[in-house]
Amino acid sequence: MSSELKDTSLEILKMLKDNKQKYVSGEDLSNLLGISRTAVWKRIDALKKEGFDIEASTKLGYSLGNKEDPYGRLAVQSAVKTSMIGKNLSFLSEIDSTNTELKRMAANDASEGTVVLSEAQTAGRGRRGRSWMSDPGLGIWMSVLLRPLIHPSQVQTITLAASIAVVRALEKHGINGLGIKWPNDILINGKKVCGILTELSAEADRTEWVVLGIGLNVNHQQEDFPDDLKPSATSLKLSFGESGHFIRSQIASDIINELEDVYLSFLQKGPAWVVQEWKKHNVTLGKRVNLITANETLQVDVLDITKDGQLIVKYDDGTTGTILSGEISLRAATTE
Ligand code: BTX
Repeated sequence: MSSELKDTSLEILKMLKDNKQKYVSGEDLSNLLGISRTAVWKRIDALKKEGFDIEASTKLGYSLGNKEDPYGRLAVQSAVKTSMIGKNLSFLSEIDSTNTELKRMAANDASEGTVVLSEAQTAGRGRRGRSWMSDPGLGIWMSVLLRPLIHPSQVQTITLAASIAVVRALEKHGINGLGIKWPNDILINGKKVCGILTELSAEADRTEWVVLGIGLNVNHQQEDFPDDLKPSATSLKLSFGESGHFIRSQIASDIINELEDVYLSFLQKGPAWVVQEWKKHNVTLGKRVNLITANETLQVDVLDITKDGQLIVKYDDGTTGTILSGEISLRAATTE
């Protein structure tokens, strides 16, 4: 499919989604898109072949049915309602890592808001060289490129912002028991359902780009996790029970929509606002946790978080300190 054909198809899908349960006439679509009615029909035919549930009536026109959209670029992008994030969106069937791919694109001047999604990652990455399990059919593996005019020390706040966006999107889908473990693990009843990996390129006082990688477990059953992850990992489906049915394209587009909202609020209102929102969902503050540094593991009390997203902790000798993301690993007793 050419990109021209694809973008016209996107406009058609958006129109059909905006008029759910109704018919949109071929004539209206042809006028709106500036293409012939035969061209409209050809696009519709291609969409049906891709798996979209479109009913065609010679008298009434076209209508989108209730069958689940096939997970892919058009399904996600047609439900994105943003002005920037996701306007440019690539959907791949397989890639080493969507973060790695988007970093390559960022180096080639990809625009702010570019999103890369993949059905599977062969080398999905976590923090500090850890790997992220990203099998096909099971989750949302997504990266978002941002180019904020901020000091590199503020980038951690963007990670917090991303976790707020994911929590907001999941709440919309009826998920309960959500919590954010500092800095960026999203838990359901204490088990990890989502991880966020933030990577950046910066000069001393200027951020060039930030790539936000979001990995969300959606359809996993218990047997889909390797034994070492079974005690600590969960998915939306597992946490919701048998009746849970989650449409990845809808969740991905909701995350994108919420992310733009939270990101623009951060740029407008500043980091203090993000921290205030983050605190509403956190499961770390006020807890006694194990703090794992390169040399030792200590028990500390978590007091608060700074506006740059650093954790303020109290050591057993009564002194306090701030913990930077990236320097330490934090294990709350409830999770790992
Ligand atoms: P993290 O370092 O906090 O978590 C990695 C650890 O989490 C692993 O060592 C393992 O114990 C556990 N783990 C691995 N896979 C899963 C999983 N699917 N569910 C639950 N636990 C798991 C978290 O790093 C950041 C992960 C970001 C993933 C996204 S996906 C899109 C983007 N591309 C990419 O390569 N990474 C990001």
